[in-house]
Amino acid sequence: MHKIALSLALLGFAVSPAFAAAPHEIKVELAAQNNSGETGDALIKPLGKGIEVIVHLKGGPKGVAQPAHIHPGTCANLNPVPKYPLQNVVDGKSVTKLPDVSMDDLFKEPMAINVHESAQDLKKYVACGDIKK
Ligand SMILES: [Cu+2]
Repeated sequence: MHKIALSLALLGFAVSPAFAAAPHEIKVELAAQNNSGETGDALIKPLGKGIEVIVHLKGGPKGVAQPAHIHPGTCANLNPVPKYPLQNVVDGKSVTKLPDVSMDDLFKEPMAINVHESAQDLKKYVACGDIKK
């Protein structure tokens, strides 16, 4: 019993520094907007070429495609014209690879990830998070 616990502890110590050394992924907390009750986060990971954005949202409608984008600006003052489109969030999940976008591109100006109610009701924002290093 003790041996197993000790081995796991050692493994944990051995693995953590390797993750820390890799080009670091960032997590963007997504807060609800307009009383949507939808909250979650977006994980932005560097790939060999480009980045991957994985959005998880809770509290959304079942089976409804909710458009999502990276916009210039902040959630408090968002430019309504998207910079990078993401895959629609469906049943709380969206995964997008952006091969032509680097992590550095995301920090050239303030940017935020937002999610919209639906294709029919794009003007209603349901969740948003500022991208921070
Ligand atoms: Cu948008």
